[in-house]
Amino acid sequence: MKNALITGITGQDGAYLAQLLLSKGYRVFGTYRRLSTPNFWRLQYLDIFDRVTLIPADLVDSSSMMSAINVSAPDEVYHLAAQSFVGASFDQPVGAGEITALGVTRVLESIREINPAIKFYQASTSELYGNGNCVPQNEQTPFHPSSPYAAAKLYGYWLTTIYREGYGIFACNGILFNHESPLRGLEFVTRKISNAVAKISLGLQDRLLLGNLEAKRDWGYAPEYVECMWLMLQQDKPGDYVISTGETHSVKEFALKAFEVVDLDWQKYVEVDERFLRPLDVECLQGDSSKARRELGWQPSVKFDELVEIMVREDLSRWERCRRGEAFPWDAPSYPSEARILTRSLHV
Ligand code: NAP
Ligand code: F7E
Repeated sequence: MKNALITGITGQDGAYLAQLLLSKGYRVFGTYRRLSTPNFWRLQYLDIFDRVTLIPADLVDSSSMMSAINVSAPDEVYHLAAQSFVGASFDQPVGAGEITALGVTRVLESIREINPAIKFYQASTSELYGNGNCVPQNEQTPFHPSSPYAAAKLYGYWLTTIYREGYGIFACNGILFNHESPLRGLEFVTRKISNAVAKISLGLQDRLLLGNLEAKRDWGYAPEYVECMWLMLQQDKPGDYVISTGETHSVKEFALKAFEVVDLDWQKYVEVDERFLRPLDVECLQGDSSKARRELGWQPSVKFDELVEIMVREDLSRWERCRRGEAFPWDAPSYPSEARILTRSLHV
């Protein structure tokens, strides 16, 4: 039986990946941070909370990452933990460097010292491309990061390459384009929309405030994307892979489609609020994942319309069950309206 360590097991991808690895017979370990309120709802939602072993560790604390690797004795490390919200990286740019960039070095150094035979997956991102031309981006497209988050991820991308080339570690970058699901955090635009649409259709909310409606993204379905992480580490040689659907759609299209699912006209409810505009935004991302299709034998089956429908229907069902008094693990009831959060970019 193989051991896998997932940093960031409490996040969207961490939970789905844990579920996948358990189904493949792995012993799954995951790191979590001590928070004043525990955040295990995704693992509970997937009904795997009791099947994974949790290890307290924080990316800013090298010793905790080192002992996470020591006690789990992993064959494979999936490094997913990061401050992953691009908007927040403009509010906490130093944290982006500490956590999202230097965190990678802390994990890689631990692997190098403890057991360089451990295979390593780095959660790289389409944000590395930033504002280039809107052509399908692949492994050869130059990077042009456009946020503190993306700059931190660029550092992580190169550290992964350096440890592969310099120390012979089996280290892979998954350059994943946006991937979403009902387990997506509520601050990301897709889930913000699906949750608002569900509430509006049930009379629990009356409008939806958004920022840049013209931004275009290549949105896929998260449970399908975590499979690529595993596939990369099963190849004969380590490499870097773009993972995407190949389609691109605007935020406006996502909103239109989401309101359509509940037979409502998006224009009656959506307002643009400049507090949700970023100092710098990536205008268009569209991936070319031919290499992954060729070498990993992977291709996505859930495309845009189905993704929107899955997310809206799940949020609708949660709110309907909530109104009937059903209690279940779920994030939305305690999430504050973003318009009431005061940040550097969301100032009142
Ligand atoms: P997510 O839901 O935000 O999960 C992030 C995870 O990182 C959480 O478990 C979080 O713990 C943990 N974390 C944050 N700061 C930490 C710290 N200082 N020490 C230890 N753990 C910390 O993100 P995701 O969507 O699953 O994404 C997974 C990874 O893929 C991230 O690295 C992200 O940047 C990258 N990525 C995501 C996408 C996407 O579209 N989803 C695309 C490309 C790349 P808490 O639960 O305690 O906050
Ligand atoms: O924004 C625009 C926003 O925050 C998408 C992370 O997983 O994917 C994610 O990063 C677009 C941007 O995701 C609102 O300006 C408009 O253009 O959902 P998002 P992201 O920034 O693309 C990449 C691949 C990652 O690696 C990241 O970890 O939507 N937008 N109005 C809005 N965005 C938000 N959040 N909220 C709005 O109201």
